[in-house]
Amino acid sequence: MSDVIAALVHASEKAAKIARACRLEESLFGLLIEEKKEGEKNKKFVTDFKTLADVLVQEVIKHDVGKQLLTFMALSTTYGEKIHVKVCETEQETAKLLSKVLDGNMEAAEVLARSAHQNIVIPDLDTGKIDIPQDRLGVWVDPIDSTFQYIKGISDSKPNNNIYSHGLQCVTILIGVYDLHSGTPIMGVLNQPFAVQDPETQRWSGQYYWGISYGTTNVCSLRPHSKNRDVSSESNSVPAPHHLKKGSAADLEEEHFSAVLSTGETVCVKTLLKGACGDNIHYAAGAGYKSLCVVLGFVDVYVFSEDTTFKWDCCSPHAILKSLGGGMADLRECLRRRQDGNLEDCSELVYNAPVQDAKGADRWANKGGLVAYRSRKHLDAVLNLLSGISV
Ligand code: 2IP
Ligand code: CA
Ligand code: CA
Repeated sequence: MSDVIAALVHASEKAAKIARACRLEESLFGLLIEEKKEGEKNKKFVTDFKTLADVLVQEVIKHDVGKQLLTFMALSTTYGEKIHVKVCETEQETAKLLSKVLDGNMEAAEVLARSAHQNIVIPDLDTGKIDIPQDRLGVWVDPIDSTFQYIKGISDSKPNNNIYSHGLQCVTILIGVYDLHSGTPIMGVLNQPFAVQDPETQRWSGQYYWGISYGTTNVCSLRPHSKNRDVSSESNSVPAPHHLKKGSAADLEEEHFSAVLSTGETVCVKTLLKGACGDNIHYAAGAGYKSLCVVLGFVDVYVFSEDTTFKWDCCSPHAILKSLGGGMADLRECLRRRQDGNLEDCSELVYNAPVQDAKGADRWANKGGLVAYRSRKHLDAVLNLLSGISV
């Protein structure tokens, strides 16, 4: 499986380059924004955009990963007729095609085509031998999560306890692989294309994280448990991945917990969590970024009680969290089970079942909300706290 995860990391790195290239040039960026079709609109934002960058990144991932793993490509979104973008056999052909979308702007088209065809060298991930039948695998991709922050492009936001509430740091590229039969997440790559900005050149560099959780094998690019630490030494070219046995996550002896929430969270949930976490409550943009804050141990949980996250937002971080001994639970389903007296079983998000009677993107919404966690103890603390909310 090391070739599969390597292909995913490679694709995410290329995608990150494209995302950075598109942002670099303001005039080019203006050209790249197109408004979403009515049916695809994320309920939360009146003006939600899809960008050419979004489409191109998705096409690059499809092209590159599909080459190796043709059997399991099943992408999250299908884009409308408005934008015809495809990665062709040669850079020249791709540039020609892109220039049509870019109103004949050949210079911009060439820059983008170059990033789409660039070969990137990634270090050996050393995952060890894991046999996963490839015909069981499905993929969820969010080519750019936190589109709103990507378009706004704020570069000078300051972190609070390592967490950026807004800004380009909240943009992520999410590639998750799941078991088509059981719906459980198996591997994830989470790329943060705008992680660090060089104060002199103003150029951004990114970071990526990955994890595999299959059967009793858990391996990831991060250490199992740590809090509020400097992550720069743990991403990208990590010296050696950490292999975990299932259920071996350290048991934290903590009564209090910290949480990251969406600004769009309900007043009721915000108030309850504020009561429990006090100052250890944070707000941040991006479902992928908030999950990353849990992955990195900046907070213990990410709680969201609404239904505006989707399978492509969660599959990748869920796989990484699982490889660290945590997970992503369906909040409402867990609360329902508790109300029925079942305190043991928690219901994890699954990725193969659409929401009954829903249409368009809403078919793949996480209807019951979610709790992303690294330790079961923290999930239980959240469920106890929210046990009174209506489900
Ligand atoms: C969005 C994006 C938003 C998030 C929303 C996602 O994805 O991550 O930031 O809302 O749930 O669906 P919030 O920031 O309030 O958590 P996209 O940018 O891909 O539409
Ligand atoms: Ca998203
Ligand atoms: Ca997106």
